[in-house]
Amino acid sequence: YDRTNTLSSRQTMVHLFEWKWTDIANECENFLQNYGYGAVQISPPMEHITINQNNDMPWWVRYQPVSYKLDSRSGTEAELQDMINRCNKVGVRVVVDAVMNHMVGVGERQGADGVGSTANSAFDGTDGVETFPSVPYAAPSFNDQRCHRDIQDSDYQNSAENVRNCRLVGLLDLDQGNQAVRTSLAGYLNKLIDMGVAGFRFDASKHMWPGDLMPILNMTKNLRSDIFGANVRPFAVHEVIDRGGEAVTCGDYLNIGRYTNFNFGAAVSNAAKGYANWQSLSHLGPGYSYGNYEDHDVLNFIDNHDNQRDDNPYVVTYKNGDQYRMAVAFMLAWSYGYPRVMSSFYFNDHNQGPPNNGAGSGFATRSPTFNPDLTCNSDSGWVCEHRWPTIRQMSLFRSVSSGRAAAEVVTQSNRIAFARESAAFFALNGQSGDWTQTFQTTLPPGEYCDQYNGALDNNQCTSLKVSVGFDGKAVITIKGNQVVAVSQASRVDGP
Ligand code: AAO
Repeated sequence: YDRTNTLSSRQTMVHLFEWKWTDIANECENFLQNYGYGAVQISPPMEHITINQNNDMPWWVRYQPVSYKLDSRSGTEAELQDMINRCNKVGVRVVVDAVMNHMVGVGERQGADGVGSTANSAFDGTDGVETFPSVPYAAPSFNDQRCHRDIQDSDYQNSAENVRNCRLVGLLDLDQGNQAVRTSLAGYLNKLIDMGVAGFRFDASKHMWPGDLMPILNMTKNLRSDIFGANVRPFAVHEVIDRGGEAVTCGDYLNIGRYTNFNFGAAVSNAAKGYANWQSLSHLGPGYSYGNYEDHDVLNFIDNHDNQRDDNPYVVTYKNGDQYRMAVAFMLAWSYGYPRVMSSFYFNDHNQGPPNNGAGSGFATRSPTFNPDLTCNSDSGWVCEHRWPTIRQMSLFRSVSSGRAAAEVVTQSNRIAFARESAAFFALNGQSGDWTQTFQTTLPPGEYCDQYNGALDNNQCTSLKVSVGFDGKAVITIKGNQVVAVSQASRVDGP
């Protein structure tokens, strides 16, 4: 389940958090396919609760399933199908955020206190009642006999049983050991597979038993052969937050797909913030520090939709500007794992929902709008980190580097440079003074445009041009706190 199922020339996943299906379809066609993005992680597509909280609808309603009808804040089933078709047609795969651990919060009930559901299914999450007729689930579908309370903070250190059997922040905890529950969940996944998705991000896998996840995964069909070829299994990445010291570990999930490696973003963010030396990242990979497993085990990212909302995030986010740009660029340049780029909307408050048209419209999500330079117009409320000039160029850099190991690694204090064998070269200077040196780029002779502060445009460089000699060497100056990145994707006169 660890194969990404992307085209080999497209190596980066983007999380289009809270985007509508119609907007994602356009994004695949108009942008993603041209910038090396191989897959898009979408917000949960199943029916979920609706609420009005302080005249807004929080983003997290998407994580409270009411049924597996494909009707959500992002759109209808028909719109979802159209988006999957159009993205696949241009070689961009769809990865679904699948919420299998739980249903709604205890006490949530259709019609109570302005709580509704996106496809109008009835449900009653009253403690002990717990009915979801549209699935159907009833009280025995849940884990109450094993644990009838919330997970406590201390459980995370002490009890894998409690982490997996009790309720995560009050969310009614499904019993994946129950055969009928397994059948419902596998049915949901299979419906999406029939529609043409490439795989799943499993929400809260930490809170489900690997021994239950495996049989559910094994009940899934192969992917559509007309899109993916014969006998291809779905991609799976398990959301397991494990930075060490907990009862549930990411190691528990290694043979059922990849896991979300929160240790990667932490390490790169520390360097970007100046708390660690960039030089130390020359060892970032399997065994670098706790939780950094083999290449095929990890999904790497700088920030995600949860930790970007922390009070004082331990990772850098779009709010850190240049530090963030550098962190994401390093992730995409460095040869480790399957990288995921976060694409956000602007927020001040943790709960704030995506840009929307207000209560009168049922808080209908607004579409992004675009500037002439292809970035998103901030007035539309969308950050679109994936469209930032540096990040989109580095996604192209990643694509041409695929399968090439890091080579010719050069380190100095707070500086790191490396090639991706005959495909690309990257140099990061974390000191304040210039760094000038002759580097072995491993690239074929020619002229290459810097992709960090510019691009190849109409066969010319919009910023720095690097000349590589017949010996693969180039003299390059990297200014203080800057990067130079060149690749086969930025070669003047083509490859
Ligand atoms: C909402 C309301 C709640 C209400 C509930 C039910 O906010 O007040 O009780 O409804 O009515 C999202 C929101 C929730 C929201 C929920 C449902 O974040 O606020 O609840 O939708 O609408 C744990 C889980 C992890 C989970 C994370 C948020 O292990 O799976 O909490 N992430 C996913 C999604 C997330 C979603 C859900 C799951 C639920 O990505 O968006 O929730 O579907 C430690 C533990 C982690 C634990 C965190 C937070 O991590 O290790 O397992 O994550 O604490 O409790 C450092 C530390 C590390 C710590 C980490 C936290 O790294 O080293 O130990 O910081 O960032």
